Amino acid sequence: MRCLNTKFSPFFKILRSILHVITTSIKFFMPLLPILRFPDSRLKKIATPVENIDDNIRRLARDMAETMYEAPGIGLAATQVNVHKCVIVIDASEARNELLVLINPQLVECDGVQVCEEGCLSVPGIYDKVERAEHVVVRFLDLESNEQVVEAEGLLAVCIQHEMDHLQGKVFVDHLSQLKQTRIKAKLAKQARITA
Ligand code: K1U
Ligand code: ZN
Repeated sequence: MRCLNTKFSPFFKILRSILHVITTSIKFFMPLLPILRFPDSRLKKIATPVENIDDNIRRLARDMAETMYEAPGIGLAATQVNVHKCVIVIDASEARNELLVLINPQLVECDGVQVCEEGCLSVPGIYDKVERAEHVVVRFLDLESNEQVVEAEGLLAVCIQHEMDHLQGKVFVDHLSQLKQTRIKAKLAKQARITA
């Protein structure tokens, strides 16, 4: 008896090659935005509000979301991709299928305290505890210019505050002691020398 796999294997090999070419091409054309690294001074810039939510802003949000998912991260602020506009993308869901795009976000309520270990795509390999509000209410515009309000706690609340800090030119290490900041800069400089 001839094995079905053997009989069809040339066909499947060709099919696999075609699929490989297609997925490689998709990845190649998928715009991944370069992420600024701490202590780049452009991370200190204060973002300006978006005045008109047009196709350029929609494209920026889409590219930022792709960059965040690919990194992978649970959030990304426009500041990190050197665009100084008030745009944030977040997906803190376990299934990675709850994308939030926040344009011109404003905290309207924050209360309680939580301490959470944070990381940052602009500070690779560094994690430390930061104190944040436990519960926040944030008002923002969505991609259709509709006003939205989201109430969050736990990790989502932490992520919203972390990303809103980026829009104000602040990185999570700015919440740490001067000694820790000096050590982190030295560690990142060493990493950069090794990878150069
Ligand atoms: O702003 C950023 O650089 C994104 C950052 C957001 C963040 C992480 C942790 C606490 C507060 C804010 C990251 O996403 S770092 C990567 C990360 O934490 C992560 C990546 C994949 C799955 C789960 C977490
Ligand atoms: Zn960050």
